Amino acid sequence: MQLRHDWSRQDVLALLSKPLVDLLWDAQVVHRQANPGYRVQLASLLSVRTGGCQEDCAYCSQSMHNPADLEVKPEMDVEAVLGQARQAQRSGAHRFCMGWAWREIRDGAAFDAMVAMVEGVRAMGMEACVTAGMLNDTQADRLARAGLTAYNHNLDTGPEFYDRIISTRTYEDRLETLQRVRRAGIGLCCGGIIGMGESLEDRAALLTVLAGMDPHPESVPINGLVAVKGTPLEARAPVDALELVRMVATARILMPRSRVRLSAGRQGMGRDAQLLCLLAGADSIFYGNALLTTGNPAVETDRALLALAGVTAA
Ligand code: SAM
Ligand code: DTB
Ligand code: SF4
Repeated sequence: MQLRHDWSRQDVLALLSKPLVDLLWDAQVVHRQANPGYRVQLASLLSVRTGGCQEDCAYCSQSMHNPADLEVKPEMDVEAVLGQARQAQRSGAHRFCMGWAWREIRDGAAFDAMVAMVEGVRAMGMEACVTAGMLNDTQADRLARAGLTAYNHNLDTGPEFYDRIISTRTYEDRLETLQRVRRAGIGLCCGGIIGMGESLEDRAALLTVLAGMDPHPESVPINGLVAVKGTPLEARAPVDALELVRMVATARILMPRSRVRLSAGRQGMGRDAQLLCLLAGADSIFYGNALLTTGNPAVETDRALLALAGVTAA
């Protein structure tokens, strides 16, 4: 299958706006070819450092600029994190993702602990992913040597809408970090959020930037906004699940070999819409009872969903 990196915004907007039956058909043709077994990767998420973040992301419960009601949680130590990783592995997770509510990584004890966590997760035979804000080249190299599979750093939305959501950093800052991660040889996990008040053009712009990367990000998380009380986006209406289906299908067509992860927002979706996302080419989900600070479907519910769909967890 020929991979393309030259999609124009018009191409992408045309895909996103196709009649749903046609879009689903196109996405399935690509997906069946790229992932014939409908294998779905299970990624578990753990918040190692929660809250108090200096950035002002309007969607985020963990920003110090947002008076959200957060459960105060001390930063977790290496043993506690690896204990959770073992438990995630026992419930069937393939990837263990760890989050830090930081603007950027700073050298010191907390970063040394992060490196030890990555080594520990890799030693268990699971994939390891970290999301912790910006980083420098030396830090990226150290994480690469520890065996880090992927670094998650989302672009969140299109460049024109970005400063309506975040003012403490720029789109360019985000792109620079992504380049550092790539240069160090770590896989990229990069996606976005819908339901923040952006237009279809903004969604197309985000997908165009992602699809223009060469290579494409290895994983592309598609999040539906979880409207958290106390954040500027608390009153946003829940995103229509079929909009997530469209984003997943379009991402699948643009980036045939990437993992498209149906991420935050599944708790508000029915089984039927999630099934449509699997059909449309979602081949990964967050798996486990919690995301970072909000809930996720129970492990048993997700097992039942995958069995119902007849797809393989792998
Ligand atoms: N501080 C780091 C950063 O921003 O890269 C890592 C953690 S941050 C919580 C990871 C990603 O989660 C964000 O980039 C955003 O895309 C997503 N996210 C955060 N809060 C969300 C929410 N309420 N609804 C949907 N997605 C959210
Ligand atoms: C991603 O794209 N989604 C995850 C992960 N990467 C780090 C985070 C979702 C967070 C949802 C809101 C919360 O639980 O705080
Ligand atoms: Fe901080 Fe990340 Fe939340 Fe933004 S999304 S406030 S950078 S934790």
